Amino acid sequence: MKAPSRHGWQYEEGAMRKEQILLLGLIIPLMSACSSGAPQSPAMPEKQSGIKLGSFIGLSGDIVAYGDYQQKGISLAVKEINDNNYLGKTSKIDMVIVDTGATPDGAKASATKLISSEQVVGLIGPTLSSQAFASDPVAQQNKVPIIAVSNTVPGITEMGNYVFRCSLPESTVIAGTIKVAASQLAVKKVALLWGKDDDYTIAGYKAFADAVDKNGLQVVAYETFLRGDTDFKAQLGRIVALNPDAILVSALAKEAAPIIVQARKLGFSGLIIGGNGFNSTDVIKQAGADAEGVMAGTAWNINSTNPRSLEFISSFQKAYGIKPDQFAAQAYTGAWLFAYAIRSVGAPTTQAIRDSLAAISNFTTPLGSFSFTADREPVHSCVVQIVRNGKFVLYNP
Ligand code: 1QQ
Repeated sequence: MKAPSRHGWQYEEGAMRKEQILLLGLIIPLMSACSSGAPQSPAMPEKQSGIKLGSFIGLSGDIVAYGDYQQKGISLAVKEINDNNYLGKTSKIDMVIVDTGATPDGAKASATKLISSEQVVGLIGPTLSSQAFASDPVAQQNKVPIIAVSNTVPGITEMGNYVFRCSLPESTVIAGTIKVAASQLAVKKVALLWGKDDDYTIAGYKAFADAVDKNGLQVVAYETFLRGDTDFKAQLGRIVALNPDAILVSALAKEAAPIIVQARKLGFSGLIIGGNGFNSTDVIKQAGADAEGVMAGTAWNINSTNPRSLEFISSFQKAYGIKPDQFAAQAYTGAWLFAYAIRSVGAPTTQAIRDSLAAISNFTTPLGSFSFTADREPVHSCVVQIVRNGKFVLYNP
């Protein structure tokens, strides 16, 4: 089969098998119609068979900044997959997208509903790791493959062999960012500020603490906050008084923006370094001019020259009139990973899809050439981005 060149899609043996099966399905009814001598009748419209997948993401509550871009990324991928007959002319992805809100219970209820009522054969989500720890055991117990597209905490894929993620773990990304800060930006003295009540913000703190230790940096302050807090001046005041070279912040978008603004208001002009929580377009928008110089490690940057990424950016802009962010790119990739896996199987059963996902290697995605490890963790490169003139750009020393 010839690859549609505009996607640079890769066609492997499994895809050929799928085609042969489709062809067989066509030949057998044709033969029986001929032998029965049935009268000519107008061509029947081709029967569409929907392959039902479910996405459950935070489209309300304090994580909507992420969920909104995730939904856009997923919907765009599904449209491309179906419009291009990627799974064959008669096989379409039917994606059911539900809002989890921002809680673990909301995620668990959504996964349960998608599996029991909608009978999906694959899941994408949820937005937060703290939600995934509630929902993913449901997917695992029911043996429904699930791809996390934004969970970065350790322990996600350990929930079982049906749990995959295409989001790089925070530990990998932060290790790279702190190395850059220490080796190229002369950062020696840092302060740590993190949310102590969310799995992601805690994991981010641990990743920062570990990287700081490995790079021999001095920590002058440890400060914490809670999700939902809006006033960080007390913690930041103590930090700024100690004059660190950088403040390392593990926060979700809702808290990240006011932290940046309040740190600048208190006169801090040094580096502010965040983790995955900072990679939302919303953080820069909310922090405005104060975001200048904010740094974060990321799985994807808009200035990547990867042709598949450029193509994704252009389609996203055409569809929505705005630029994508990392969360959109990862969610878009998650939907494409399912399509790629499904294309390689005969009957799209949950087990066949799981096994096919596990075998993915060097698939061309906006995140780069993508593979899963034997533990269903993502393999692709990451970069450091910095805000310049109100935009995230690749950090180049
Ligand atoms: C996690 C994260 C968040 C920043 C996703 C929005 O990485 O919860 O794991």
